[in-house]
Amino acid sequence: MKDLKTYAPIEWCPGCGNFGILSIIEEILLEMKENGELIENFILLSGVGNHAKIVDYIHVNSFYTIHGRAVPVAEAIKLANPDTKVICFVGDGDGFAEGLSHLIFAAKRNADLTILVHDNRTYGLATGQFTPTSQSSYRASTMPEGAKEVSFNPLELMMASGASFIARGYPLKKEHFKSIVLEAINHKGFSVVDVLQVCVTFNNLYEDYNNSVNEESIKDIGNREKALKLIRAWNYSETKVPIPTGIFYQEERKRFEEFYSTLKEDGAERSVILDDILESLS
Ligand SMILES: Cc1ncc(C[n+]2csc(CCOP(=O)(O)OP(=O)(O)O)c2C)c(N)n1
Ligand code: SF4
Repeated sequence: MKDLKTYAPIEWCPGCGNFGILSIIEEILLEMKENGELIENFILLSGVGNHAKIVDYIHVNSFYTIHGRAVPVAEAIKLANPDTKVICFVGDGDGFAEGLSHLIFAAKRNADLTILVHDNRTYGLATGQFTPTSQSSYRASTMPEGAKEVSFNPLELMMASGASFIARGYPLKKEHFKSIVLEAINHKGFSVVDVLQVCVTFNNLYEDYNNSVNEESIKDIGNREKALKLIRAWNYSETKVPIPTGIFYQEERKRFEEFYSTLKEDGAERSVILDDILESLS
């Protein structure tokens, strides 16, 4: 575990939900390393926000992009290096507002990325503005009288966009959350996990989630209708209603990178695009 730590001082507020995500990712990386995965094959990306600092705290190849842009950079990295495991940490402001179109098109292409959305339902680093998933009772600095618009359901949008793995998790349900993240990383294709990450300072929803989150163990996860029913069971505007968590949907579909790669003799994937670029430079 020591090898995965960095010298960067952790700057999150005490009690921030980001700590739970960090510790699960460290555990998963460590276990994968012990099982023979090369840690240098992992690439972590982030946008901008409090969530984004996570890449500073894990001693693994990483790329700190700009607000909303982790996904297109990740797509390029994966395309050029098909054998890597690429994980994006995005915020709800970052991924569901500023960078939303990237998320939609990466899902449509089935780019082989894992997207963990630190969905604290506020702009944390920018000190508490309204986001697309804020609850309607939220009094944000930009909406002091409460919401004037409805929240959208990001997972319904991901389903409509063609995501091949769709899940929601709550880090305080630790084992359940860990199993979801592990499956998302191992999924071959576009996986998105909406993580109920609590911002204790600007939108403290711990009490609500502790009373409302249900751990679903879903069978038949290739069934779109069943998945949509679960996804629509909570609309993000409401509080104090049951919130399903779990893997709602998973399917196998040709990945974006497969259109641009061939297999090497040792079975590893080779990027045709990168080869073309290298050839043109030689
Ligand atoms: C292109 C761009 N637009 C806006 C900002 C200002 N900005 C910095 S952080 C932030 C919001 C962060 O909220 P979120 O993405 O939800 O992440 P959190 O801090 O909650 O983890 C904004 C709007 C920026 N840095 N860059
Ligand atoms: S402001 Fe919120 S999201 Fe940011 S570190 Fe503090 S608790 Fe976490």
